Amino acid sequence: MELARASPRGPARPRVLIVGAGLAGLGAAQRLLQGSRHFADVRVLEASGRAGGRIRSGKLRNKVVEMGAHWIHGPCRENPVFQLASKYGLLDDDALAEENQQVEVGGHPLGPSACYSSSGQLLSHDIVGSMGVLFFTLLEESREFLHVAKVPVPSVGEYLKEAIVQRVKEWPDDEETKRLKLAILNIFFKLECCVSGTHSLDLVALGPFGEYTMLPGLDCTFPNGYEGLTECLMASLPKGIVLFDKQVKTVNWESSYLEEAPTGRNFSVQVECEDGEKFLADHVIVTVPLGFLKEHQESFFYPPLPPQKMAAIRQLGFGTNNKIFLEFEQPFWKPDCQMLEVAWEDESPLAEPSTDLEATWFQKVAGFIVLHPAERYGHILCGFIAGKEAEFMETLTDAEVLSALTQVFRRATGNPQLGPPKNILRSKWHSEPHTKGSYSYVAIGSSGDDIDVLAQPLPEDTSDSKPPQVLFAGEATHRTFYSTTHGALLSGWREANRLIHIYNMSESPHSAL
Ligand code: 6YU
Repeated sequence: MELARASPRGPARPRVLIVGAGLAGLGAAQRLLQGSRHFADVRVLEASGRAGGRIRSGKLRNKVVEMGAHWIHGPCRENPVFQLASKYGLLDDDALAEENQQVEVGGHPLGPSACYSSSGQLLSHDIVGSMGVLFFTLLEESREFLHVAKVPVPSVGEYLKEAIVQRVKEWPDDEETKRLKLAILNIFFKLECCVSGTHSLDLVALGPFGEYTMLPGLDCTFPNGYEGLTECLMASLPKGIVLFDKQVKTVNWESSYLEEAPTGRNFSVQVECEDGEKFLADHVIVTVPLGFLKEHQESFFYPPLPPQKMAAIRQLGFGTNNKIFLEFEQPFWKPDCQMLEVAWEDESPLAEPSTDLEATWFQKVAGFIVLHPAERYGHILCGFIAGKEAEFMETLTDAEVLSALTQVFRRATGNPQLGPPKNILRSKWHSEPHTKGSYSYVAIGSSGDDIDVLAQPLPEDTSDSKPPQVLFAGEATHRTFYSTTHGALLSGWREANRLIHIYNMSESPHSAL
């Protein structure tokens, strides 16, 4: 194999370690190995026993369900996850249809839904629809403060609530109807908490909210599981380059480590694993989730991260969104129904939420999606729950969750005989030691600049032409697509391209180096 010349910016055959085998890590590995002849010495260290990270397909008996990422958000030409999934033949005809890719919907509009009140009434589509229109109109407005010098209030939640207070004054309804409308509006607050992966919209910063970018295309799923994508990526990599059960404990950088080998040379990075094994590298791409970094940033890097990066890790938000899959013998919903919701009549977005998690955690379930088609899934509902209640739910047993949700369905449908689900499967993302939550958001007190600071490679000072030693990828490092799989993949490609560019530049005859 032809080796590249050594250059002032790096060795002839740079050694790269990637920490984490999620989409960012696997994407970076594939890009380095296939995108440049300089990179043949690449290894991925993965803490768990599997690849995919927050892409994880599970089985509810014999049905494939998604414990993590669910949809390709904005499946269109610009979406690299959609492109890869199409290339690997993982999508069905509907998802691939040209019309689907052009739809500008800003998400996945669900078809018919059934919304119940907590006193057992099926609510009219008119009242639920009108509250949906109001909520999403205000939410759209809250994206318009991106380049505004002074925001009226710090958070999306406060903005929405202030606007709702004004609207309520104009409602001609009696007090009871007003209360019901507010209870319905609260469902949309909970749904948006799931979308943003936060406990409360009061924690989501208003100014940067509009920076998250939605791609066109009708959100689609993987008929045989999202994990097919990581399997294809794994199959495209040389065997044995991903090492499992290798939890990295410390990334030592800014040093010089002599390799103990006959042809040993010096490396500036040494990665130490929990099992004591040490790996030397010229460059390490860290793709661990922000939740993991929040918990371990003090000990994970030596020398410690610069203060600005530490602050970005502290300030950016990382919350929990969990899923609860429930399989029923028989559906109690109509065949075309896509979503079930409950409006809790004692709740309002304008009132303080209950802090008695044990008594009310299940009221935070934002809604239950009906998995379609029934021929594939049978009768499965997928409940979404975010925030502290989602974290509390993780501490309960399956039987406790199943019993609480059975009571919810009985109360909402007004049918005390309604049969309980026959199976349950749920995610516990907050308890996952290598993730510690679901995904990132821009929290009050932070901004998109913090995302860029997090993504900045180290050392910061490149004045003496030092190549980057520690690079950062992962969904939380993508300024406009954070919290998504395409954000994760693009971030991995970004860091791989950064290294490729440096090595390509250094051998270019026109290089200024
Ligand atoms: C999407 C979707 N989706 C639901 C739920 C979750 C997520 N996402 P990884 O964590 O994958 O990999 C890191 C690896 O590092 C991992 O394997 C670790 O084990 C390993 N590691 C950690 N520590 C280590 C150590 N010390 N040593 C070695 N290894 C270590 N995205 O596109 N569509 O439907 C959903 C959803 C329940 C949990 C999602 C969705 C998020 C993606 O799953 C996630 O971003 C990527 O998989 C992350 O890949 P990665 O490689 O970065 O990390 C305005 C505004 C609003 C903003 N939000 C709107 C978007 C809505 C987001 N979507 C929502 C919803 C669902 C349902």
